Amino acid sequence: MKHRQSFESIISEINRAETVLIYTHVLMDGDTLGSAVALCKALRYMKKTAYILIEDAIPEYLSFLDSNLCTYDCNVITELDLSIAVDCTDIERFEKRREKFLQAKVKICIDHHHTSGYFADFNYVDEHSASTGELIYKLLKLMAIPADKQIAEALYVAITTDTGNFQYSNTTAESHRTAAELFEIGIDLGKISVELYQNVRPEKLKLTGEILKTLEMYCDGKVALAFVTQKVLKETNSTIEESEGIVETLRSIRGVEVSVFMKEVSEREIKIGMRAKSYANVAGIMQKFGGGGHIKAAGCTINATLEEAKVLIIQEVENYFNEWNN
Ligand SMILES: [Mn+2]
Repeated sequence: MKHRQSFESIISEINRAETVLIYTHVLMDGDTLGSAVALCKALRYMKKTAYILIEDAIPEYLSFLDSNLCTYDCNVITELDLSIAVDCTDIERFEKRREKFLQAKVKICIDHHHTSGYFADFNYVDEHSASTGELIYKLLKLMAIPADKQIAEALYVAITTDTGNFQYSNTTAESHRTAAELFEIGIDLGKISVELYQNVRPEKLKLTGEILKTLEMYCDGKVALAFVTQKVLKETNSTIEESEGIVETLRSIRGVEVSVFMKEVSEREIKIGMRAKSYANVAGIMQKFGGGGHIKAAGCTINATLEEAKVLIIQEVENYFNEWNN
């Protein structure tokens, strides 16, 4: 049964442990790494042996957060008391480290996804929180661990990235309150803003330009669609990950309610991301293709050619708006 454990029980497990590994999810984002860095530093203040165990590379724009906290080495700790997963909905989110996670005497999960699987011994899941970073901040406060500059910056990164820099509808008063307290501790906002938001590879910008050339509008301008092909990735010398964020750019067009971005992963594997602006439920649309997600942000994979997948998606979106109008 899904039942959120209290921070008190989690704190007593942390106090008892001497060795701790923290787990981020794959395709690391600012929230998972920021939360992990803050927690790891706090645990080291408590004189514990603590590391962040990772399996994929730290994205360039987040690399400033780490300072000898992250390791790929599963054997960095052999007698493991505690495993803590942050921002992970499921154990599959850190597949290669699963065995190590399970080796610990006690397993904890701190997360904010409503789809969280409650896979640990102690699960603190608050789906109303905009970021896991806010939950870590609350935890550190309860443990009476003063946040230093590095902890404050890591948590600020977690919050600003998961709220789309305080734009997304998940943003709460608590997000702003936490950010304000982190400000008071002292963060270098200029540095963080440059690292996160003014740090684009020219190749990525060229890729964005090529992708925007594919822009098509449907449903009287309520739907914007664009796609990326393997060919264009090669031509612009960029990676598929660098097309991240385009679906939000498409949503930003005036009058657009639903944005669709299609990625040609391979010839017959098309990944689709969809966003809604105000009222549409894109999770519902994506469910028809076996996908899912949140009401305003969802996705699916279609095994067909790009052209075939496009026809299917446009049809479904048109149906959705026709039903909406009736
Ligand atoms: Mn998150």
